[in-house]
Amino acid sequence: MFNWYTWRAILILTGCLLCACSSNGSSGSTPSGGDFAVELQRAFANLTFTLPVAMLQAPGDPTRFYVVEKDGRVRAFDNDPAADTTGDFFTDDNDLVDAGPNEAGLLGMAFHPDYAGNSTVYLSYTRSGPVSYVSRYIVVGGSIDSNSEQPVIIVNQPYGNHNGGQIAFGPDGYLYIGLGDGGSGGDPHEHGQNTNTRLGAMLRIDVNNVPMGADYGIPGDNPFAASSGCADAGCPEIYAWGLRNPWRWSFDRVTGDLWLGDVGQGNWEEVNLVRRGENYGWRVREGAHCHRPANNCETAGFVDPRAEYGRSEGYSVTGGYVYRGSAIAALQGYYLYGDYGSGRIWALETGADNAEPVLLMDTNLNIASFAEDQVGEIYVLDYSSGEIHKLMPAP
Ligand SMILES: [Ca+2]
Repeated sequence: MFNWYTWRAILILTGCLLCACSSNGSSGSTPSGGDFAVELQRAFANLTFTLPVAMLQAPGDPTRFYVVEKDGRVRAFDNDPAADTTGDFFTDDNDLVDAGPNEAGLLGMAFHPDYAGNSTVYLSYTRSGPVSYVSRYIVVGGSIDSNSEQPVIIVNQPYGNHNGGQIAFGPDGYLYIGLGDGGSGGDPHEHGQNTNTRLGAMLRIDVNNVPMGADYGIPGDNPFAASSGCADAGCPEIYAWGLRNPWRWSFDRVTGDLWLGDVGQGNWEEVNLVRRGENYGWRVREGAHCHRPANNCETAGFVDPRAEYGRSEGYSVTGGYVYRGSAIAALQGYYLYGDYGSGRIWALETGADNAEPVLLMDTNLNIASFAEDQVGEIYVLDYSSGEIHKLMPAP
């Protein structure tokens, strides 16, 4: 989310959305017909959150949910439709999180795969500067101990926007970190195509096998694993590059594929299937089109998106999940994603190379993020109202 052009529109849209939701109390979604009879229903109707940007469950524990709030908090609550209280799983009591005016703040969280054994959690946030931090914390007595913070990776941001910010462990056990191009507009420093910077890239690091004196290990098959550092033959942390602002992305729990929404500049929002060592084109390409130069740009070596859409359909893509739940059989294996601005939600068949996205519904939500529970059902986080909605079969 958070296109460079977005914020002018948000100032206008947010007020209207809040009015609409408070006046009728409905889920604010429009059921859609077609091949996929689905709708959004308000979930955890007694709970609202402040600028929610992520929701997840701890490995092996279906009894709780955790919602990341951009201002620097994580709220925990019972997986009970009637839940009416939240606890502070993390509170920004050390004031390190700089939520800033727009795209800064607490942006992501990941439980260590062995969380049950090591009580370890990772947070992704920005400090003033801005500077992107991914830090390791220990959970004590049911909440994250701020004093246990151990910075793992620190990346300076030249501008306040395009911080990426999501982190997640892949099926390979490595920690993936999505970083935007550094911000401003049009990638003025060409970070997307520069593999000597960690900006504009998906990073992958090993937090379990850490060499002496290092903060993390480098997976042996990272594209620049043999490089001695970013200034050498490329940043050893890079897994894939050519990304503008990989705000939200996820792993297909069946295939392990990494599906990602890359927020566009002025024209095209894209969905990418991200693979190791591949270049997704920014800023030479925006979607499957030339960006710089605007015509006759280089095309060799760039991987085009699996789906894209233009400004008539939205302006800031929010990547979701490949549906692997059981409630909506027809959606099995489809990648769900949406647009922060237009509220539309699409489904893309992942088993076919040239599948056309299907418009599932057109909502009035500001879709900051999707979430997936332990049984594969899908939730939508509305940034403006702070409400959580669940994707359900239409009656
Ligand atoms: Ca691209």
